[in-house]
Amino acid sequence: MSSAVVTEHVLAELGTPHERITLQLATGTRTPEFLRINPNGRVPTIVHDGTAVWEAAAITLYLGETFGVAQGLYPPPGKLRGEAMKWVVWANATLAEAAGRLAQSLPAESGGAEPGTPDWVAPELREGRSASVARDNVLACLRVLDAAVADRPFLLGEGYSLADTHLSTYVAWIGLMGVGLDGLPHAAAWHARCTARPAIARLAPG
Ligand SMILES: N[C@@H](CCC(=O)N[C@@H](CS)C(=O)NCC(=O)O)C(=O)O
Repeated sequence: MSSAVVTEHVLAELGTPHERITLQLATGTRTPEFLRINPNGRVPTIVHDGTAVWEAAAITLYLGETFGVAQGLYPPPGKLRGEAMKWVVWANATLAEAAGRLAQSLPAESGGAEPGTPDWVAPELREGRSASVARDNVLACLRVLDAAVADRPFLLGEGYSLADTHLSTYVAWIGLMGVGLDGLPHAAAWHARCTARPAIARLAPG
């Protein structure tokens, strides 16, 4: 589970043909070849027609505009487009920001880092108040989500969109860190609808 899964899910929904290159975190992301494409040394990164796009939110917005509108998976410019952008950017700038702080407070075996990779945060920085603040911040976000889908099956209304794909992938990651959707029935039902999508269910481990 890395941020690249978000893009993997978006591409699965779109069915857009692509070549998928898997990198080992912390080594494959540091090669000169990769750093030329993404100087941040991070995944996800896509290259489309010679142009590199990095940042998971930017990639979802780009793929949505480029391939999603024709398929009804991303709104054309207008108000619904604004709503889609709101949720995608919020997923990264607000929810994943808090979830990242939570991840830094957890040891690797609790979802704080990829299994098998070294812990990326010194033990003395883990736990303590920062963990509980991060957890509270994540829960506040999940309550926002719960309210948003209380009267609609998907974020933008009746129709599923790539905003749902994007956000639900982060919610799944947060679940792996032990912050689930208990007591948030609307968000839980929404998440179940998102993960039941055939393109996403096919990618589920096991
Ligand atoms: N804000 C970036 C974060 C990307 C990111 O942190 N990716 C991590 C994996 S989850 C990474 O590539 N780490 C590479 C490394 O640490 O070597 C995004 O949303 O795309």
